[in-house]
Amino acid sequence: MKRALPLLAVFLLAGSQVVALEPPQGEVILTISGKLDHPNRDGQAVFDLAMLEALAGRAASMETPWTEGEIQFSGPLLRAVLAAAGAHGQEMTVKALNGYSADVPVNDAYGLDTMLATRIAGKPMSVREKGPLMLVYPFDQDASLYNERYFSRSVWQIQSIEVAP
Ligand SMILES: Nc1nc2c(c(=O)[nH]1)N[C@H]1C(S)=C(S)[C@@H](COP(=O)(O)O)O[C@H]1N2
Ligand SMILES: [Mo]
Repeated sequence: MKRALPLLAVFLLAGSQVVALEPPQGEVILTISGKLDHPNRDGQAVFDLAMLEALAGRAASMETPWTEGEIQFSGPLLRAVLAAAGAHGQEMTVKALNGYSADVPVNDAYGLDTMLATRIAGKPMSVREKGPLMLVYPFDQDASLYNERYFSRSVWQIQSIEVAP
């Protein structure tokens, strides 16, 4: 028990280092709203490409219904983005530039290696190529995800994410 206190202090200190989310230097491509511990602009968390790509991420090659053959997607894990914003909640509304939106359980971020892809085949995605951000499920890890339930949550041209309790 004597060791518990210093250890706790170390965890608290480590936690406090991610409290502040730096302001973006480049063009804002993602806005997160909801109950946030780390807002960086007007109560919301805004990110540029460099901020997103600095977070813990993954790169994986897979087939999707929207692409030809196997192609590599890369970008931050959705849970890393939510953690950077300090977002709390159970449900997300993921909104696209074209007005499409999907309700996505927050558990899809924590229970799966879902990524907010910033790149396809190593290149940033233009809006024409379904960019700047696309929610990519780990179809490479779990073939049972390859169905309409997850396709409909695979929002492309993502602009914002609202996190609701
Ligand atoms: N931005 C955006 N993302 C989207 C959609 C959309 O219309 N706009 N449609 C969703 C749905 S309902 C499905 S099933 C898949 C596949 O859409 P598609 O069949 O039009 O390719 O993309 C999802 N992501
Ligand atoms: Mo769909």
